[in-house]
Amino acid sequence: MKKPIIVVPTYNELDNIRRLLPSLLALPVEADVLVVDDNSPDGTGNAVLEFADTGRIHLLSRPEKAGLGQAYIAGFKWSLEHEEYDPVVQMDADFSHNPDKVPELIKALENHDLAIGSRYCSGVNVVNWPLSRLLLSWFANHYTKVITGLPIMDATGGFKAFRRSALEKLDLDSIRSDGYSFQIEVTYKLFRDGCSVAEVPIIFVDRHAGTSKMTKSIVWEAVWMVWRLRFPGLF
Ligand SMILES: Nc1nc2c(ncn2[C@@H]2O[C@H](COP(=O)(O)OP(=O)(O)O)[C@@H](O)[C@H]2O)c(=O)[nH]1
Ligand SMILES: [Mg+2]
Repeated sequence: MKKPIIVVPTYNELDNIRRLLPSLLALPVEADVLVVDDNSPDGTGNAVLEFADTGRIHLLSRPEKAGLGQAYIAGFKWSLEHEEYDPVVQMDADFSHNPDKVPELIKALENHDLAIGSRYCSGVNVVNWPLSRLLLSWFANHYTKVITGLPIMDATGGFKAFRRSALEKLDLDSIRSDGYSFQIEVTYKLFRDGCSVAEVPIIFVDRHAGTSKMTKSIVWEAVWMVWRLRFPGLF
């Protein structure tokens, strides 16, 4: 019997992870969880280990902060190495992604290879973001759609579920993004390779605890990445 695995990247998410892990354990889908922590100075990794006796929470500890994209790649490789896992879900640790939506994302995989939790497929469902951040995200998604041709309203979000067979198609070592453009790159490559994509409406709520790791360089990386994806020979 295959079991879902939820991959959660963390950097300084102590307060959040202590609350998130119990809510993931309580889900009806009985998933395991892999936290990919970059040696957070606030001790997030140690808090994860406190759940080890459940047998369902795993910690992949990396020596230093090396970016969201690389954390996901490490988490995906770990999940694929363990044959009991299918599907693979990814989500943030800060409750911007509602744990209760995980079963719905998994359900969408009955008919699709990839399911994306989407903030923009039925209006704009973002709560508590400053207008500047919302505009940035909204424009980033329109820009991505125009340049890459991806028929998806929310290509930058990080709440997704993959069939194992879809993830296996990805050449994880060829993925170049470090930051948020990782989300665009993965979805674009799977769509290009013929995977079907479902958008599941979600409400995204800004974090209450901890701080965002979004930086200007992460935004610029995404600005260039979409051109690289569309015209791979040019860069
Ligand atoms: N392991 C790891 N996790 C990261 C890194 N950067 C961000 N994260 C995690 O990725 C998720 C999304 O980051 P967040 O700062 O909330 O981004 P925002 O929601 O766009 O402001 C959170 O769970 C972070 O802790 C990183 O370099 N390494
Ligand atoms: Mg966040």
